[in-house]
Amino acid sequence: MKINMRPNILLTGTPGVGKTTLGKELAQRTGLTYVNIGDLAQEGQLYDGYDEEYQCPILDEDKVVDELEDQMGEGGVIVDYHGCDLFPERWFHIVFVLRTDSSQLYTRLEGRNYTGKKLQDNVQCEIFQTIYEEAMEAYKHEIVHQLPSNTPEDMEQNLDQIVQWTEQWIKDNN
Ligand code: DAT
Repeated sequence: MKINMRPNILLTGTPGVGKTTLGKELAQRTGLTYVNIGDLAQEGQLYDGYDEEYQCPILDEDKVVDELEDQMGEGGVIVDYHGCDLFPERWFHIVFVLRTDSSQLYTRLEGRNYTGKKLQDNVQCEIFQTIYEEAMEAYKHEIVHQLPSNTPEDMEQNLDQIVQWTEQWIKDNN
């Protein structure tokens, strides 16, 4: 039996923009596998030291890439991470950068108990479109797409668009 080729999708953007919510729902609708890099690193202890300023472990990027290499080669993976230049460019068929208005993001991150410098730095990261620029440097421009993620309606529209894109990709590549 021949198994259909399926695309790998990167969901990226500042913490709080909605990657996890979108990614899990997308996995349900498409049958693709959702992978949260933060969770993967925690489960496998894929760390290299501790960041005292942000009070969090530092990701061991090489270990993360090694851990995922085989699965990415098979295809059909949705990757969720607030960074994008640590992954090999060849992994992804499309990259979505979720974007949220700063006031909205501030409220969401406060709700997640972010305070002080961590809260400010993350909101600034969104204002300066840091992750979008990182994505534009790391991937071909034509596969990088920004998606507004302010309201539940945005979320629905994004889901519909990505589901459609995925179905079309599978048709075109099999
Ligand atoms: P991320 O994985 O990017 O850190 P999340 O999926 O955990 O973000 O979402 C953070 C919070 O924002 C969560 O309470 C759900 C909410 N949220 C996400 N996307 C949204 C949207 N488009 N409209 C309204 N709320 C949203």
